[in-house]
Amino acid sequence: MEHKSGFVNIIGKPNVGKSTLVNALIGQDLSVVTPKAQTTRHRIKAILNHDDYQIVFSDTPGIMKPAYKLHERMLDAVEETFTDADLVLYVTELNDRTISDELASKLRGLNVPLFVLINKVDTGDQSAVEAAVQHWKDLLDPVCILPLSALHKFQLDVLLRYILDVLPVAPAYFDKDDEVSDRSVRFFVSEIIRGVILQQYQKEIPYSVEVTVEEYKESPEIDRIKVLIHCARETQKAILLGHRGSAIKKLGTESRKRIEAFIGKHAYIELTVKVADDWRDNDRLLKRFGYE
Ligand SMILES: Nc1nc2c(ncn2[C@@H]2O[C@H](COP(=O)(O)OP(=O)(O)OP(=O)(O)O)[C@@H](O)[C@H]2O)c(=O)[nH]1
Ligand SMILES: [Mg+2]
Repeated sequence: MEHKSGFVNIIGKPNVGKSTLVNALIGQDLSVVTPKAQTTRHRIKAILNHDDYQIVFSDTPGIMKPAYKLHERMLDAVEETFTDADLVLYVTELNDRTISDELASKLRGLNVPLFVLINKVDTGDQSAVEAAVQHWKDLLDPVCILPLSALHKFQLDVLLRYILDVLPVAPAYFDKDDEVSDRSVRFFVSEIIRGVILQQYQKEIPYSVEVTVEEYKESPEIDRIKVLIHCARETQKAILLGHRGSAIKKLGTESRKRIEAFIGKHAYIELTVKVADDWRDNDRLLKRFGYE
């Protein structure tokens, strides 16, 4: 068999299960998944290696109406993925049939193949699935429509086969031995902490917070990591810390557990909360936080 390689870019609205799908396909929890919308903020490449192929998946932020400059940067990251793909996977969820005219016409106008994936089929019955398939077929006319469940790993083997059918014959783009992502350990550490924040705090807090790793000292036994948690206002800092620091302590404990599982050794994590006034609309800070 000839070797196939290519870039498969995954787009869709917030919360439809894009990151769940990427993680399930590569068999590793790289991308943060939570029940809250707008979990993913950056484009993340996740690489699936096999003797006969290499697929470079890109997980992306959900497409929504921007309320802050932060969202505009997130959408820029989605925009890139329309143009540098060999294949685009548009992910929807079974019970949502809405799409903006602008996005629909962009998807119809792609010059690479488009698959529409109807995720979360476990949430409805056969007739709902059939109706959704017909709807997306009429609207977007993709080369393939596949109902599946990322959470229950249902139909993912079929998806993989269809992807390989359309990928070009090409050598691997990334070293197969040691690369599963284009992102650094530091990036994943900050994402893991943001994931715990999304779970542990309510309302606007997770959306007002950015996490940066300021120092990462590796040693064979233990990694020592200094982390800044940036929030948009003074009142949020108090909530992040909690009564006598109880909330931040809980955040630290849970983050450490997950980071240790990720790096495969002990970790010492120092969390500091800092107010970065309205960082979501501050070009300089957005740049520092990696939104180019
Ligand atoms: N019932 C069901 N839930 C699912 C399925 N796939 C994902 N989910 C859930 O949907 C929620 C959102 O999943 P994510 O993978 O974070 O969604 P996303 O599209 O990456 O979201 P953003 O990063 O915010 O754009 C989580 O609670 C998942 O567990 C599925 O097949 N069935
Ligand atoms: Mg996501």
